[in-house]
Amino acid sequence: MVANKSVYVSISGDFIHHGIINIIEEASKYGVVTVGCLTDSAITEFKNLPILSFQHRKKVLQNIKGVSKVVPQENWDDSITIKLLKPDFIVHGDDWQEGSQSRIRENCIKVLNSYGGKLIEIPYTTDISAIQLGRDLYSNRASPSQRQQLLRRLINSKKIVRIMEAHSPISALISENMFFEGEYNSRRFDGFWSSSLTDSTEMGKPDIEVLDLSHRTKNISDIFDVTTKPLIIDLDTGGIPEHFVHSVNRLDRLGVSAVIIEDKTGLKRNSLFGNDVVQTQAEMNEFAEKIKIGKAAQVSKDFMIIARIESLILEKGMADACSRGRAYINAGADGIMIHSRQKSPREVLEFAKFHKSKFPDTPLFCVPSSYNEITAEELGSSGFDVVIYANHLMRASYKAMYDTASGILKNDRSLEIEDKLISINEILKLIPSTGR
Ligand code: SPV
Ligand code: MG
Repeated sequence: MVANKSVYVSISGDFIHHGIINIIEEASKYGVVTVGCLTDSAITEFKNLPILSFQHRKKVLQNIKGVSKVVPQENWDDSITIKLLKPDFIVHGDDWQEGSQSRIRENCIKVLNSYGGKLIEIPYTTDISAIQLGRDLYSNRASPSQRQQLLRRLINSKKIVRIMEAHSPISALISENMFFEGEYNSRRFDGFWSSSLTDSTEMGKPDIEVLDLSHRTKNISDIFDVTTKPLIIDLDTGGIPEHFVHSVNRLDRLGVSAVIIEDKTGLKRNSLFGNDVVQTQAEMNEFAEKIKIGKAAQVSKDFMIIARIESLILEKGMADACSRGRAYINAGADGIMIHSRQKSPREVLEFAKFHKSKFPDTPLFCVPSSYNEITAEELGSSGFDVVIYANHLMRASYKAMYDTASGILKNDRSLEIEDKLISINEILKLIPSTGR
């Protein structure tokens, strides 16, 4: 080891395998090794949340032979930390020469060149796959308590958490695996929304709290059978407080991460009707009391009860929405969802500004079904923590099924619509079988 030279190695540290030990061994030949341990938010810029918390990963890394110091690496792009630390060397596996990581490699080389640092690349260890290890470990996340905790961790580590509606296991599987990789970042859905509208529509029923909790939880349990991401349930008004207590208990035990209840009373109608139909907002203190009773009933510490404010939907004004937000938070709500059916996000952005100035630590949720021009990223920059795409997969599948059924009748055969369908070959292989 060269005592007066510094070496930097960036590691997430979720799985320590011999490939990582090889890198550290190699790095220590060049000088004193500092490991940059990627924080949860750095990792989620590009990948799923790690299994272990930052503190646990840091502790493991600190105890590896050859590691002198561990510092947090706050960004996925190593070059930002390198610019600050200016190590004599950085050591990295050569697997970043191609693909999306090559841009980060170029950034690092630029920074190293600016002060005379050097990049050492060592051959990637091929007989271990961190990705496969990750998949195996990820399947363990499907246990109720592990899955449940993920939502809070995601909110704490991501600028915006993206939640997609799932009305069936297959619709959930699409979002479980969907991934977009851009030049500078990547995106994925972080969890699921069990929507009262799409669960009811799936059953050919109106969205008026007509499905019972057994039906809703059976659907969620089927979704949980084949996925690992956290789920938020839309529980309409939550029912009377005495019933809500039992619902909280049941959902909490199932491993649901959060329940959202809306401050309406009487016959619940879908919010997107607004005042086009008769809808009654609950009395503020009564609804706050329901939240309080629900919070007292939960067993796990991670379960969240989110209060949904309908003042803007029912045209009761911003002041009413803001005072309800305060009352519900004081009653113990773990987060606030503000709903709107305007084409413009103006009113929800105004609410977000107020909310974040008064309650910066209480997560804020939104459902941009009507104000659909604003991006999740922009909502995140405006104070929202969670964005819910509340009905999109149901709307997509209904249209596709409708067009297919009418196309077959029109042409009296399926030839004409075949190119709009997944092929027989693909559907046979879509769900791999572990049997013979
Ligand atoms: C749902 O998805 O059922 C919701 C959101 O409650 S909304 O339909 O916009 O009211
Ligand atoms: Mg609903």
